[in-house]
Amino acid sequence: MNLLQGKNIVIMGVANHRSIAWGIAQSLSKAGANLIFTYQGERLRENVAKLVEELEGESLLINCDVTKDEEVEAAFAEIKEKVGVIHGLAHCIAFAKTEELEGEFVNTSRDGYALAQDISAFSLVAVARAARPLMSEGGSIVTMTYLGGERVVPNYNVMGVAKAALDASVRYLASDLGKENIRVNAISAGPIRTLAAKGIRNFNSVLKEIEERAPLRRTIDQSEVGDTALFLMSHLSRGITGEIIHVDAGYSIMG
Ligand code: 0WD
Repeated sequence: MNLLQGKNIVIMGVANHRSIAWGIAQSLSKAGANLIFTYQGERLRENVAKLVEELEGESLLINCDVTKDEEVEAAFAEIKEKVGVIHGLAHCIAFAKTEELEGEFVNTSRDGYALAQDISAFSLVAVARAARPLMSEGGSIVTMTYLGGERVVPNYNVMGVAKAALDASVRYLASDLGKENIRVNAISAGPIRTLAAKGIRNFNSVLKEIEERAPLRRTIDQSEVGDTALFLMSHLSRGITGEIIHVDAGYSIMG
């Protein structure tokens, strides 16, 4: 099924082969999309370049640290120059200081709070603004969120508050951009062992709890998030915007 044949889609946030962004890239690539990857700084370029060799066709690789306005602007200017129109964007970026992902949330520092908000929530606003003029044929923006933004998940702390801001940003962006047929949605993934997840204390016990209590009695993987992103990027989801879809083996319905 070549649902995304001829579509140009930007993927932000591949760090290594475990990254959710890489799971998304594989699903979209199989569906025929032309992918453009952005990576955070030169330290990650080689990783991304190696991974991308596994995909069919040529992919563009562009540097973009989302904390820098000039890099966001330059990245989308380059994308415009090289591909012209884009049809989708997957935002798979988050960051918080490791020391703030344990203990009590009440101890969050001012700069740690601001940093988590900047990279994990504001960056969606910045990239949506930069992508908007390139989505002249309509588009789909998909970001990654987590249950810790809806309710208290031990140790998720400052990142939970950033995800709450991200979830609200999805709704406000969907409202602004809908008139241009640009849809904005989030996937709320169940916990997956990635580099970002390594920073969260007691992550193993979080996974174990999912295996015991989620309706499907198992955790989920990157490919399941990838296939949901494929749906959200395709015309099959054309009536959906401002939504948060849980891909979590049903865990979020459990009391
Ligand atoms: O259980 C999980 N792994 C879940 C992750 C459950 C639910 C949601 N998510 C979310 C994360 O919060 C994040 O938004 O999925 C998204 C992707 O996370 P991931 O795939 O779990 O983690 P990872 O492979 O580490 O990718 C996150 C990447 C960074 O990696 P590192 O680990 O090097 O910080 O976000 C990128 C970077 O590539 N990133 C940035 N990109 C551009 N500019 C920046 C930045 N300033 N900071 C981090």
